[in-house]
Amino acid sequence: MNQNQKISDKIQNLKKQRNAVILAHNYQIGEVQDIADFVGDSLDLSQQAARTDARVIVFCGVHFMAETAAILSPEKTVLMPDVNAGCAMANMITPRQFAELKKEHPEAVYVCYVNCTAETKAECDYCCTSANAIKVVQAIPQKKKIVFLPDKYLGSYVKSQTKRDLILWDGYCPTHRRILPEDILKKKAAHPKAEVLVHPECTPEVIAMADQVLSTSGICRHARESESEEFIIGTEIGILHRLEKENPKKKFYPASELSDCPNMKLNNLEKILWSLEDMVYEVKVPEGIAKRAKKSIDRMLEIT
Ligand code: CIZ
Ligand code: SF4
Repeated sequence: MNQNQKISDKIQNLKKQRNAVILAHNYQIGEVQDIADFVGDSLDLSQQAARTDARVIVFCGVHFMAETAAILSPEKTVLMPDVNAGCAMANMITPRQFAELKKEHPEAVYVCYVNCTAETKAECDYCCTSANAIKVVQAIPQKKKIVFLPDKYLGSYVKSQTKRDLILWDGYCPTHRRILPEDILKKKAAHPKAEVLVHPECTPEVIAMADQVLSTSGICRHARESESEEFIIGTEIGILHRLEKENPKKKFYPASELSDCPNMKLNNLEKILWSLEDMVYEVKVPEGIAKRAKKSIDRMLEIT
């Protein structure tokens, strides 16, 4: 029996003892996706966490995702195998900066991309994901001034699609920004028949070159349903594992091998095992913040 198999067996036994489920984001490494009970985007996973009868959720993703699960399931124990897995974009707006922003635009409606801290969500009117951002913005009355944060690239994409005059915060994802227009050109030259699917966290220049602009769940759905046999994928490279597993006859090429999120890569089988053995690291959101953050999430769910 190889080492990974031994660890997997231990994880399966402990999972039963602890009444736990393992959730993994689409960007996690292959071995983590393979041991998970569910693989999906952050909202799918948080909703799975809320639905399951399990008492313990081992959340393999980054901190804001585990927080969202804890907000939607305050009665469950949410564990992160590596507590250092943060999100660079989520950290690009601090509570102090947000307070200043609110002073500048006191009358605005605040829409936050789910990639932000619970504290940021608590200060916003609506949350959104990359799958529903356009719908959420369209549901806000025309005459309202809207501030969108923290992702300026998703914000500018939503702006272009809704023709709404959004005020954008200067945040972005460093991993998606590593994908360059010349990378798409190179990959298209090498694979002229491939469809180009990119995430809206990419820069506007990259988005302009795409056949489809989709969330991670949208990319997985489109890859399954499309007649195309080859795809150039402009998002975090962990998603290729799921795409290849679900579509063994199709070919997937990363737009850039450099679009690798270091935080998403912190989890592995050993850390999942230790997490279940020691019941660490628990993610808790203070009740007051959780209650206000949940309101912005519930408003999004009402729209979508
Ligand atoms: O919400 C998520 O899971 C993220 C970060 C991306 C996406 O498009 O699903
Ligand atoms: Fe954050 Fe970007 Fe990593 Fe996603 S890929 S967790 S947005 S830093």
